[in-house]
Amino acid sequence: MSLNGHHTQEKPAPAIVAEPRCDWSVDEILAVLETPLVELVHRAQDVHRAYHEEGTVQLASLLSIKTGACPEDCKYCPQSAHYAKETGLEREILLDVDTVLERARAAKGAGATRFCMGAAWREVHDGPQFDQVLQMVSGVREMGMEACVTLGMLSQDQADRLADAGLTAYNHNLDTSPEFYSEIISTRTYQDRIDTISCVRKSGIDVCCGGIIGMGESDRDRASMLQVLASMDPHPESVPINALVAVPGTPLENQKPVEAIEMVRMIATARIIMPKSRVRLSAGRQSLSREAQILCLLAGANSIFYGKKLLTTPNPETEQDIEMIREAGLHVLEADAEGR
Ligand code: SAM
Ligand code: DTB
Ligand code: SF4
Repeated sequence: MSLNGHHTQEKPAPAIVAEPRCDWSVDEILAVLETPLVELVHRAQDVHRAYHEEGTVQLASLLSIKTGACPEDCKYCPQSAHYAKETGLEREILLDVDTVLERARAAKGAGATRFCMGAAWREVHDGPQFDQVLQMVSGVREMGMEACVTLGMLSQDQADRLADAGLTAYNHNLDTSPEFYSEIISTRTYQDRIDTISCVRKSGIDVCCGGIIGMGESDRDRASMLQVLASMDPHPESVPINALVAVPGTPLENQKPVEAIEMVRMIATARIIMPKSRVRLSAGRQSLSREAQILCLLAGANSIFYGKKLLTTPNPETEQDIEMIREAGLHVLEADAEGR
């Protein structure tokens, strides 16, 4: 009742949402990961609704701006020069700025609000190629889209230049746990990854950091990778969870496919421990049924890679994805008033 005697619509009390914790232990996270499924998804849903009331899914379009011939030996990656003979992947030079911006415009036309550009580089080198990437970033931003790049290791100065060009986020994955890392990659260290992520954070660019499951790691490795992510303060703004795409010719070609429920568990756990982050259901959707993907959205994923190709491997058709989001009763995240 208001002072003048009229009934007024009571505003619902705002949900109490605690600040995210950065002190999760591996054991605690493992216990979450191994929670009985119904309980786990229920908990993830509660967290998801408390922190992301809107029920939207962000569509992030991905383009390989420089394909193949990478000097690193990441055992999962079709773009490593170490396995080029076996994979047969053709190397390509850096795409030109106009071609990339044309692709970004098409992605925007198809409904994407984020445009991610990936280069098969070990690290960024200053020079004309990096200058072109900076132009790509500012061009995408001028279109009113979020821009994300993944270019390998970088220095503080390079991160600052990307920030000046308007970059929204930098993707640099941990890929797996510190304990399992050397089974997968020998040409760089875990600390190299962490150092690059620190440069990105210091420059003010959002951090996009996640990993891959299905490479032969244990549940504890999965929990351990999530622990490193959740110990970042603040948490990465986006967390891509990839299921290995076992590409013929790579050392991991014979890995058995990740079970759908394992992906659901990983996503639900990421959602619970990093409540504010955008959790992206990333590579590997081609081997998940529509229902399995909907379960991932139900378990707290609120972004997908959108467009019929990831970097070098296939991804679902755009119409199929729009239909899936509609079927799940969710909405595509639209560009905001400033054009994002
Ligand atoms: N070269 C840069 C780097 O490694 O940081 C950027 C490009 S790299 C292709 C980006 C990420 O893609 C990797 O860190 C990895 O997480 C993911 N990725 C690559 N190959 C994959 C595969 N076969 N399956 C799933 N994810 C993969
Ligand atoms: C991420 O976590 N996954 C994307 C993006 N960041 C760059 C890459 C997935 C690559 C899958 C294998 C391929 O298409 O080459
Ligand atoms: Fe190179 Fe990145 Fe592939 Fe590793 S994951 S081989 S660094 S492109």
